[in-house]
Amino acid sequence: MEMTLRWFGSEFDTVTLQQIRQIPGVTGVITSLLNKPPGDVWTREEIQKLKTEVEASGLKISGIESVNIHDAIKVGSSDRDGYIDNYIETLENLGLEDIHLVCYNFMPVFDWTRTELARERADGSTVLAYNQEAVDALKPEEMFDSIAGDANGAILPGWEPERMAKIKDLFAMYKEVDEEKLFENLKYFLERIMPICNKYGIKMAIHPDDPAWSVFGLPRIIINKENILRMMKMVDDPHNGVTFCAGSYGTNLANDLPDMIRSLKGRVHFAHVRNLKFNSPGDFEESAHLSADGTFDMYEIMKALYETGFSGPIRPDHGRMIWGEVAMPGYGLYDRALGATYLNGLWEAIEKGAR
Ligand code: DNO
Repeated sequence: MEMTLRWFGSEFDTVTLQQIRQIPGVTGVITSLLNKPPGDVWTREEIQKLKTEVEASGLKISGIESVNIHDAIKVGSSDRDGYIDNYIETLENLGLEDIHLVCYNFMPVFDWTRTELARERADGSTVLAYNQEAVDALKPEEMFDSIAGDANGAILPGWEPERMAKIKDLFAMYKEVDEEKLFENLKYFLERIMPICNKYGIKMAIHPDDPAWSVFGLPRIIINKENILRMMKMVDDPHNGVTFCAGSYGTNLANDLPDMIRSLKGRVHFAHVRNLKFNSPGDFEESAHLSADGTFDMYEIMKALYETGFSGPIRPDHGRMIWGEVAMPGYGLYDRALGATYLNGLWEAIEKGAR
């Protein structure tokens, strides 16, 4: 495996490449052209510029998170082919620039969803949190305003204001789309992009829906073992793979995370590893990475990755806000650096123990 950190680009991130470079064992970043609207082509020049900047710091681009999918593709509207053509062009440009991992999601309307961006914990740290009752009390269009307040000035990925301004139109677009239709549209998209992925060795890594159930009545399909295995079989090509996000699949306590990793052997191209602390099945907060601070056994998760021969990038995921840092919620430097170090420690112990 390769230890990485997500980096949003110098224009948007409070964390610098130089800081990331000083975290022991972190050799690459997972990055993106954050201001590119879904559907636009990423040009070679833009990708080159990003790559040059990252490489000048001594790091490499280990993958892209995300090249977002235009809603026309998810809904399957008549103009989807043009957007898929653009996506293919972006993939080709990434391939030509020697980038071989793309994380994306197929979530309707909302990307990840939280109800609090800064829930205070007993030690004074703050974390992202989710409470189902709070969601049930909201209209979808209130969701964005209810959480936007405490983002520390950052634009949260997936919650871009231009997009959220159109939320009612977005809901209308998905009116006729149920889970089966979403599977069908995902299949159509994957079948069209697989030839270019094969040509350039690009691994597509779908991110699960977070939380792993339907919100506001929208269909959500990348939520459990059954559905993800269905997707792997539906387009049975090794380039059709998974971002195994422990924190997202883990929102549903019925998901057995190590078992899911084992059943996805060979198809996990990217891993997000973090922990959650549950107060009840519908109320959880993002804890420190350490097993003892949350609900998941991080050792078992890392062991399953190790034993299935996982060789892709891994990144600590959302961290707590600690030590007075002001940053994008979940994406500060300090707690993610602690997370990377802890995960590296687990990996070293598992690896040496296996000899
Ligand atoms: C949130 C992230 C998601 C993720 C996308 C992948 O912090 O985990 O926004 O990057 O769903 O496409």
